[in-house]
Parts: sequence; C-alpha cells; structure tokens
Amino acid sequence: MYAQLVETGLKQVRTAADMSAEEQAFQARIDAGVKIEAKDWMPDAYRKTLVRQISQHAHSEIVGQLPEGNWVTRAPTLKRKSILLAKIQDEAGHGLYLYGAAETLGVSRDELLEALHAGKAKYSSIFNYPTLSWADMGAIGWLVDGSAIINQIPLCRCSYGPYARAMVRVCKEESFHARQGYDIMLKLAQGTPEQKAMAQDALDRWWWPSLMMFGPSDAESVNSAQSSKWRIKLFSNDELRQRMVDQTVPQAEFLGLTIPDPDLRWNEERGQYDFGDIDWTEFQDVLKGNGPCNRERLRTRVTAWEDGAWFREALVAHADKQAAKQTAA
Ligand code: FAQ
Repeated sequence: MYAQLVETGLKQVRTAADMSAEEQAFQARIDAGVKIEAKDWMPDAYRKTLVRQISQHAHSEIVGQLPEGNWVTRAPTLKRKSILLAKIQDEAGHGLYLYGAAETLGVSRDELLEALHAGKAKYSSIFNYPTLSWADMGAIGWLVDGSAIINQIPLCRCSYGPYARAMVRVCKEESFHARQGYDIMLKLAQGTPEQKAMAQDALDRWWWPSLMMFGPSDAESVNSAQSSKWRIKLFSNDELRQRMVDQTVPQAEFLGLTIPDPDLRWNEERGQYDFGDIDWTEFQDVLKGNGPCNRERLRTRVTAWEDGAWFREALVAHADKQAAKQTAA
C-alpha cells in the first residue's frame, strides 16, 4: 500500500522525448519558476516523490522529539527546561504543518502514520542515536537543527507551493533552535573542565551522524537528478553537506572544541574545508533499522499512538455530536 503512495528507487531523469504534451507544459512551468499548487495537474511521479519526501520529513519532526524529550525532566535550570520544552513543541508543530502539506497531495495522515508505525516509511537517520548527557541538547540544537536549516532554507523556494510555504515558518523556528543549542554549548565550553569535556564528547558523537543527515553522496543519491529537475531539490546533498562543514568549523573554533576529523583542513584553492570520509556502512545500517535506537524510537511512537486512541475517538464522537446538533438546528 505504502509503495503505491510514494516513488522510491533509482529514477531515470525524464527527457522531453519521454514526456506527454501535458508533462512538457508542466516542466516548462517549473523551469519558469512558477509554483505548483495542490489543484494543478502534476505527473504522478512528481506527486509520489513529494509524498515520499514530505512525509519522511514530517515523521522526522515527530520522531525527532524523542531524543530531546529524554532530557526535559533533567534540564539543569527552570529556564533551560522551558526553552527545551518550547523547542520540542515546535517540532510537533513542524510535523503537523508537514503532514498537512502531504495531505494536499491526496494522501491521508492515517495512511502515512500507518506506514511509519509498520516500519515501512523512513525518517531521518539522526534520530536513531541516543542522548547520553545534557550536552547532547546543545549538540542537537547546534548541529542537527543547524543542518536542518541548511537543508530547509532552499526548500522555501522549492516548486511545490504548500511545502515551500510550510518551510518558511519552520526555518524561522529552527533558527531559534540552533541558537539555543549553541548557547548550551557555549555555556558548557566556558564552564569547568568537566563541563567542557561533556561538550567535546557530545560533539564527538554527533558530528558524523549530522553530516549523514544530508543523505548519500551525489554519486549514490537515487532521487537527486529527477528531484533537481523538478526543483524539489535546489542543491545537491554534497553541496549542502559542504556548506554545513564550512559554516560549523569556525563556530567550533570559537567554542574551543575540536571537530573529530583528523582530515579536516582549509583548502585555500577551493575556498572550502576538505573533510574526511563518512562511514556510509553505518548510515546504511541505520537506514535498515539497525541503528542504536531504531527499535526503541518506533516502539515509543507506536505506544504513543495506541495510548492516544481513546482521545482520538472522543474527538470524533464530539465532532459527530456537534455536526448532528447543527443539522437539527
Ligand atoms: N535519513 O536519493 P536520496 C530536522 C534516504 S528534520 C534517512 O539522496 P532524497 C528537524 C532517502 O529517503 C530532518 N533516510 O534521497 C529537527 C532515499 O530513500 P527512499 C529531516 C535518508 O530524498 C531537528 C535514499 O536514502 N529533514 O532535523 C537520509 O533526494 C531536531 C536515497 O537518498 C528532511 O527530511 C537520512 N539522513 O534526499 C527535528 C528534509 N538521507 O526515500 C527534531 C527534507 C537519505 O528513496 C529535532 N528531505 N535518505 O526510500 C530532503 O531534503 C531529502 O529527502 C534528503 C534525501 C536530503 C534527506
């Protein structure tokens, strides 16, 4: 069923010769920078690609609440606790905007959640790692939300109107998230030697998984070519990953922390940092469900869904009652 909703696997980029007249006109609108709206005609593969990406993105926001949720009761001060709670609530909101954007493409939220709970739909690899110390709240805000912003700013200009518009607000909120994360890291880095060591340990554990968030290398990315042609993707996975490294290295230097990459060095000629090889075996393992927390994350989401059944039923019963009252009036 999920396979009918989304488009997966290697895509041949469609050329003018493969396209009907309708599809050529659609591509011409995209090339001219026109936004595609929900009621516009669109090729089935474009619709399915968007359902795949937007729903994966929505699931990431929802599952992404769990690693930080682990620290709400142990935040070091009331102020830190309120900030963390607000951030986690924002992530829930992002999930809802994104499910809303996916629904404009003709799928239901229930179908998408069913695929997540059955382990068929992906969500970002990053949320399958554990949060072992308070410093991880800093590292997530700084590196994970930092990477999310780099990936999502271009999405504000993507070809599908409802997705692009949802991204505008998401990005504004993500920038608060990144600032709060960096602020936690700064406090720890300027604290006692033990606190600075905690910050370094968090950077050591989150650095490489954060680089993996951008997806496989361009040579391995199955979706990039067609998604770029449709202007769903405006920059490649490797371009955005490079942007993240270039932006983050000076921030780590300011904190007095060391990026755990012996091959990291400034390349004068390219005007960018060179960095070491990513462990793609680890990435693939996490995608297959074998990361450190995959099973726990899914179990937690399924339990939350099942425990909330009575509340959803009550809402439906209330809505039915209201509708019956209006009909009678
Ligand atoms: N994790 O051909 P490509 C956040 C999959 S939000 C898992 O390059 P594509 C906020 C990919 O789906 C984070 N799977 O694919 C926050 C595809 O498999 P499929 C989420 C991954 O779509 C912060 C296959 O590998 N952001 O962090 C990953 O062109 C803190 C081949 O890859 C988004 O979703 C991965 N990292 O490019 C929340 C942004 N990478 O579907 C809470 C929107 C790749 O064919 C707390 N998404 N895969 O079976 C995108 O920009 C793209 O979908 C990419 C992947 C760049 C993720």
